[in-house]
Formats: sequence, structure tokens, C-alpha cells
Amino acid sequence: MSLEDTAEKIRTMEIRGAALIARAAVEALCKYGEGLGELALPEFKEELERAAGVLLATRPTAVSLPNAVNIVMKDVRNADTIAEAREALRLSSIEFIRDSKEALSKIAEIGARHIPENAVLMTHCNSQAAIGCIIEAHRQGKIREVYATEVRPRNQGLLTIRALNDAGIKTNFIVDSAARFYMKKVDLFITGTDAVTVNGAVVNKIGTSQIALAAREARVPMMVAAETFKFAPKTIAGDLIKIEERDSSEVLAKKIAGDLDNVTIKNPAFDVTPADFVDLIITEKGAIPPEMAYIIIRDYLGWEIGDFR
Ligand code: RUB
Repeated sequence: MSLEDTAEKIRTMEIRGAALIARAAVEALCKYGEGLGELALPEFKEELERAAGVLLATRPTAVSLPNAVNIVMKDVRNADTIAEAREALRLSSIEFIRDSKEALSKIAEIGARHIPENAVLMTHCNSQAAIGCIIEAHRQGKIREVYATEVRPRNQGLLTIRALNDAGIKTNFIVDSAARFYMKKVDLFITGTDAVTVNGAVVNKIGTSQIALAAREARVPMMVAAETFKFAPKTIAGDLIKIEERDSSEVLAKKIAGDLDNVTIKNPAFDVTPADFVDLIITEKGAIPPEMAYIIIRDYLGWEIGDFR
């Protein structure tokens, strides 16, 4: 698959979910670099930066994408010879993909420890990291049942119920607006995330914050499964996470919406759940309260306050 094909698949959400986007981007970048013919070092670096730009322009919210590209490009940028740059690209790509897969199993193991016995869970959207925790807890005999939302407008809930069903987990499929109705039966609300800010706010699929609000009202804790590469370094300097606004036709077909001259159809793909509503974030390095997000950004992603002067 060419770089442009991967970018298009990310844009159209054929490839979706923050971790899968990051891995696909890294694979595409690596393959693109390997396909570049004889080039001098500056041209090689330039071509890769251009390719990285194409990938970064696909979807704005998942910080896993710029983080992954930066992790892979760091050694390439520092390389002194073309051979070094090519080797750096190959090795750092292999390493990122391996580490990100290992992170998922670690998160599943740690997350399952924080799921109570005989638990009723609710989840929103389709997160590999969150589903990993649920499946591991199920393997340990801890899950009674799961409520999974539909996730309008793109119906990612269908992917979630397929995964839970295949794992043999008793699952209830509900429309998004039924989340509060069922919250009283739930012990834990669990999601993944596209970005965690330095102050511990969690950016995830639209509707997450509404369900988090219902969970808080019902005194149901919220747990977020997040690889460390989902933490957003630039929020240290006050950068806000850009919320992707997708095409209105995802919400309402153009042939229906066409003559509604006074109606604007809004389609934000993500929302922000404040740290106050989040009880625990499960990373591959351990479970942390949201207030510790800066430690992850500093100690595991290598960014400091001074980097953004
Ligand atoms: C996906 C979404 C997921 C996170 C985490 O949104 O909000 O909860 O990306 O997923 P979209 P994972 O479908 O718009 O990409 O844990 O798999 O990285």
C-alpha cells in the first residue's frame, strides 16, 4: 500500500482508532523511506518530512499520530549519514510497532486488575486498549456483562460488540442516548482515548464526556486505557487538542439535508472529558490518576516544560 493509500484509508476511517492509526502511519513512513531511491542525506530527510506531513494531515485529534511520527523521525533527524538515516528509520519503526503491541498486552493485564469481581461495565466507541482490559478480566472470570453503545454516526459500537461477542462476553448493545438509563446497573465505565492532556483531560469519541457525566452522577468510576503515546506533550504549553469536525453527510444524508436551508448539521468526532471525571488511567507503565499525566509526558515521552519556551 502506498503512502497516499494509507493516508486516504486513515482519512476515510477504513483505518481508525488511535493506536491503529499510529501503527499504520509508521509502517507507511518506513515503507516510503525504503522505497526512496539513491538520495543524498538532506533530500532523504526532506522527502521523509514531506511524507510525515501527508500522514499528519489526515486526522487532527489522535495525538498518537504525531507522537508516533516523532518517535520514528527522531533518530532519522539526528542521523549524520544516509546509511544511518535509513537504518534509524527501519529500526525505530520496528521498535515502535513492537512496543505499541506490547503496551496493549501490558495495559490489558494492569487494567484487568482494576476491574472488580462480577463487574458490569459500560464502554463507548471501539478501543483496542479498553477491549483488551475487558477481555483479560473476562478470562479471569471477573465480567458479568458489558453495555456497549452504538456510537453514532459511524457505529464503531458494531466493532466492539463483535469483539466482545467473539470473546464470549455477555454484551448489551444500546443506543448512545440509553447510557444514563442503564448507568445505575454499571460498576465501571471504561474507554480508550485519542489524547490525554497534561492536566489529565481525556479526549475520546464524541459522547464520552456525556456518559462520563452520567457515570459521575451515579458514582460509577471511569477508567481510561491509554498507551503512553496517547499523551499530548504540547498541551504543556497550553496547546489545545484540535477536535476533528467530520463531513455532515456522516450524520444526515445530503439528499435529506439538502433542502433544509435553515439547518446546519454538526459532526464533531471527539469531545473532552475533564480530569475530574476520570478516576484512573491505565498505561503500560502502570495505573495513574489523571493528575499524573505530566509525569508520563516528561519521563516516558521525554518532553519537559523548557522544550516549549
Ligand atoms: C476512536 C476512538 C477510540 C480511541 C482509542 O475514534 O475514539 O476510543 O481512538 O482507540 P475513531 P484505541 O473511530 O474516530 O478513530 O485504544 O484502539 O487506540
